[in-house]
Amino acid sequence: MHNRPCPDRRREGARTMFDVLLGVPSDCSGRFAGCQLMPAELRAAGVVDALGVEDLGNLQVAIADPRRDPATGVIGLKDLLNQSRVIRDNTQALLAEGHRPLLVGGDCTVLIGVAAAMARTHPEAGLLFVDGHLDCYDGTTSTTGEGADMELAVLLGVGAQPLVEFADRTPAFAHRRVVVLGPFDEADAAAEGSPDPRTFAPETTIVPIDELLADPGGHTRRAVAALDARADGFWLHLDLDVHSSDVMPAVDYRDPRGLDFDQLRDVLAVACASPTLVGASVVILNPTQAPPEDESARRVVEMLAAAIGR
Ligand SMILES: [Mn+2]
Repeated sequence: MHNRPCPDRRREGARTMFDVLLGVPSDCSGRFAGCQLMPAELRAAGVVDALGVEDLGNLQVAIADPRRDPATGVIGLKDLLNQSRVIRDNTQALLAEGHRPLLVGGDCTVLIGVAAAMARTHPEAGLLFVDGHLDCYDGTTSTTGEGADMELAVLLGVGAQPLVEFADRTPAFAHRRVVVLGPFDEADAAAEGSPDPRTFAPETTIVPIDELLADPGGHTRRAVAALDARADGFWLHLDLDVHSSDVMPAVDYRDPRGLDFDQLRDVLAVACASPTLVGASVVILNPTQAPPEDESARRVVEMLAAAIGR
């Protein structure tokens, strides 16, 4: 791997997988609807000790404007751009220092800042995007206006121009260097007029949930092999709503069509075992959407620890 100036940290990272944890309490509803609580939830569930990481605390980010920007249709656009700058600059610094960071969101909008950082420090890298949704709406077709409906399209060069142009280059990730695992909403998104990545980004690999369920580890091995062939390193992004809401109800948009904890652990174990993994983001745990006795946070921490072999 190039651009890893600190070999000692890299060795340490190989032993502990992720060496630093950075909380990113984003919630793109503009209403602080719950995902901003995720870093605190995972810390309370013991994530720092379970993963053996250094806790760098939280970034100061907030989308505090619930109105849709009149020009783009994106909620809190100015705040989202400011959030993306903070995430980009901090992630860029960690990557340049040779860390392998784990960012704990928050929601999928964290990727806009991450992608801009990766474009600077790992310009040939790819993205392994594990999500229950395609997240390829634009500001017009998204019924909510939330940036977390849109970020994958944005990274592939489609959508609200201020977001698309946020990275130093467009698209932020070359289409062939992106692999998508787990979407269950392709038909729904198409019916609602969402831009279709199979059309605008045909070189991007998409493995829908029905295929992924048949062989989670095998599909992930093929995904990592494809990224290793096409890219130099990759970022792993995990939206926990790829879980079936039957096993993890603490998400913003419940859907039973996803993975169980063991299946997702198998996906993550393969991705995290790859020496070409640059860093990861894990997002969408909304404790306000689950009953008080819900144990989603504890189960997520256990799954992450198992995935990295601790
Ligand atoms: Mn998502």
